[in-house]
Formats: sequence, C-alpha cells, structure tokens
Amino acid sequence: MSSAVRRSRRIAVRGGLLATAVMLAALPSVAAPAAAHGKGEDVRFATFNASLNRSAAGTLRSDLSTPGNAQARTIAEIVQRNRPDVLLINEFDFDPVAARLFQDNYLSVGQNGAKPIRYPHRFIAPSNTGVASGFDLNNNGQVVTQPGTPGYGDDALGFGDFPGQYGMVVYSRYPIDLGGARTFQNFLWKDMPGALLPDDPATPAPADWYSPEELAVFRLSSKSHWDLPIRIGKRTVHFLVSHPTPPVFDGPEDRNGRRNFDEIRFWADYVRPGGGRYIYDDQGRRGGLRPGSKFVIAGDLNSDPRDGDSIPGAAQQLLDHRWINDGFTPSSRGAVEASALQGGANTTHRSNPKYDTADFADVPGPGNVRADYVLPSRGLDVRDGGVFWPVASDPLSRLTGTFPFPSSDHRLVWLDLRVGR
Ligand SMILES: [Ca+2]
Ligand SMILES: [Ca+2]
Ligand SMILES: [Ca+2]
Repeated sequence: MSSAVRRSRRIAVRGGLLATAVMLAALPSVAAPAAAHGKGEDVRFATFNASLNRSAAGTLRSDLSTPGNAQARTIAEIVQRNRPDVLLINEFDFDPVAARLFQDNYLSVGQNGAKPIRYPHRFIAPSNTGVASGFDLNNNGQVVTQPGTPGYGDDALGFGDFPGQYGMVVYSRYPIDLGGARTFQNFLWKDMPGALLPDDPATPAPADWYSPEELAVFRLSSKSHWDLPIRIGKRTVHFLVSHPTPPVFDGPEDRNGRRNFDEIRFWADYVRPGGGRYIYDDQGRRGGLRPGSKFVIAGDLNSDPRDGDSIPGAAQQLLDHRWINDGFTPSSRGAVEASALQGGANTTHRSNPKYDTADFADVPGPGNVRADYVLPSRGLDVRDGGVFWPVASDPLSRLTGTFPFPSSDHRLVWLDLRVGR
C-alpha cells in the first residue's frame, strides 16, 4: 500500500532544537504512484533548483499568497508534468508559511491542464544563508551586520541578503520520519578532519583566511544539510539534501570553492561506514548514516564533474563513491540542443552536454553545466530517469525557455528507483 494513500498528514517545521509537528485536516485523495510489477514499488525522487528566492524577506510569502504569480505557476507546472513522489526544491526562501502556500495555491491547482499534485508531507528548516556572522568573513576590512547593506551577504554564515534567502524545502507523498530526521545547520567546518580551510595568501601562516575566532562560529553548510528518513511501505530511504555554495564569488584563496568541496565531502563521509564519526547534528547526536541504510543524495551541488569552477574531484567524491550507484546518469535532448545553439563556453566543455542541468551565461560565463544530482545508494535500482529540458520544438519548452527564464536557470532532475518491500 502506498503511503500516499495512508498519508498521516504530518508536516514538519524543524529549527535547530525546536521541532513542531502540525496535524492537518484530511486531504482529498491523490493518485498513488504507478503500480510496480515485481517486488516493491517505483518511487520518483527529484531535485529542482526552482529559483523561488526573492530579494527581500516576506516577498516570497506575498507572491505565493495568491495563485497568480507567473513564475511560481510555471514552477508548479513543471512539478505537475514530472510528478515526483519525493521532491527537493533548492532556492526557496525559508518560510514555513510560504512552503504551505506553494502547495495550496500552486501545486494543488492544475496549471495549464496539468493535473494538480498534493504532497501530504513536507519539511522546511532554517538556513545559514543571510545570517549575520558578526565577522569580516570576506576580509574587506568591514564587518557588515545590517541586512540591506552592501557586503552583508559576504559576511553572513552563508551568502544571502536576509536570513533564509536561498533556503530549501522538501515535499513528499510518503511520510517523513520526524523523530529520525537530522539537520546539520550548525556543524562547524573546522570540525571536519582535514578540512580544506582557505589560506590568506598575504600572510605566511597557512590556512589563515579565517581567524580562530571566526572558525569557532563558521559553519560548514552554506544553507543546511538534512537527513530526512522517508518511509516507503516498510522501508526507509534517507533523503540527503543540501545546496553547497557556488565555488565562485571569491579570490585566489578560493574560499567558496573549498567550502563547496567540503560541503559535498560531508555526504561522502556521512554514507561511508565509519566515515561520519566526527559528524554531529543540530540535536547533538553524533555519527554518520547507519551502515546498510538506503539513501538518495539530492541537490544542486554546484559542481560539474569536468567543467566549471569547482575544485577538480569535488563531484567525484560522490560519483566514484563505493556506496553510491551512479550507473545511470539523467540526461536530456534539450540540453544538447541548447549547448549547440548557445555556443560560447559550451564549445570548450569536456562533459557531454546531454548531462547538463543548468543553463548559465555562456559569453562570458561558465556555460551550461551539470549541477543538480539525484544519487541513489548501491542497492537501489534505477528504473528510469531524466532531466526536464524539452527541445525547443516541444510545446513544453515554454516552461524552461531561454534567458531570462520563465521558471529557473536550473532544470528538474528525476530518477525512478525501485524500493523493495
Ligand atoms: Ca566584510
Ligand atoms: Ca596565509
Ligand atoms: Ca547558457
């Protein structure tokens, strides 16, 4: 029996030590995921950097409070056309009310003839983005602590113009085990053994871009890292989600590239038996994922395996991981077409363009890259998958478009995984 049918109507709002579960009234029924033959069922996991961030606190809530926001409608239609069962949305300003409004006013409303989609379960929690650190983290001689002041985002714990900008939210048709959920918003970068802490090239001391006082508060995660156990029948699949910082917007010290690398490394360590012993979560529990657990790593990792500006090998920490199944790489024809049409940086790329998931600037710019990943553990068989990037002749290409985009500069990436009974 699908838990979409059993739905328990719990919704989580979790922040640090504070967890709140809200019981909602019964929801109208939704179709269960397609019945699978054989043992188990196919579950569609997706990641989508939806660009549902706004330039000021409260604006996203205001935009979603009525059903008419054109960009949000387009995002909702993309979700409805792809119908993931478990969905991470990156770049959604932290606001539990906005997360509910996106469900009620957009996902629950059929867009352009697409079927509504209703997620009985969701999870949202605070993000390090736009949280003032009280330190001069970009070493420009100014400590900026007032939102709205130039340079504020660069001195925040994660880049953002106000607390929670560029956050994330998970929507699920399956129950999320709130008691087993772990967040890693507060984990300090210096507590990762062998952390790639950046160096100030102007001084002889090594790894000293950040002072000891700064490192005492500097968190690894630019947003947050969450381990959300999803209950699928009698099975549990840990949905491991994050949004590592873009490896750019810095100097020769490469502080963002190094952070990006270690934010990705966090999951590589977390899922390796014994590898996560140094990790502690926001509730003070130590250790990584229990060996043998099934998991899906998802998110905009801001790292193409071969192109772009991340530290070489950053994405490979996961792609070449012994416990991760990367035997199937989602792709699209639309990305191949876009790469050829747009030229510029794309002409010198080494990765196959069919794997691109983001349409970035090409002249000048990094060009289109693979940034968004859905990576299952070994033992979760991939049944199908793709990147929602229609070719220009497809009527649905109106949803993805070309710059300035009607929805997002990223594309939705999905995998159908067989979850055994
Ligand atoms: Ca500064
Ligand atoms: Ca130095
Ligand atoms: Ca482009």
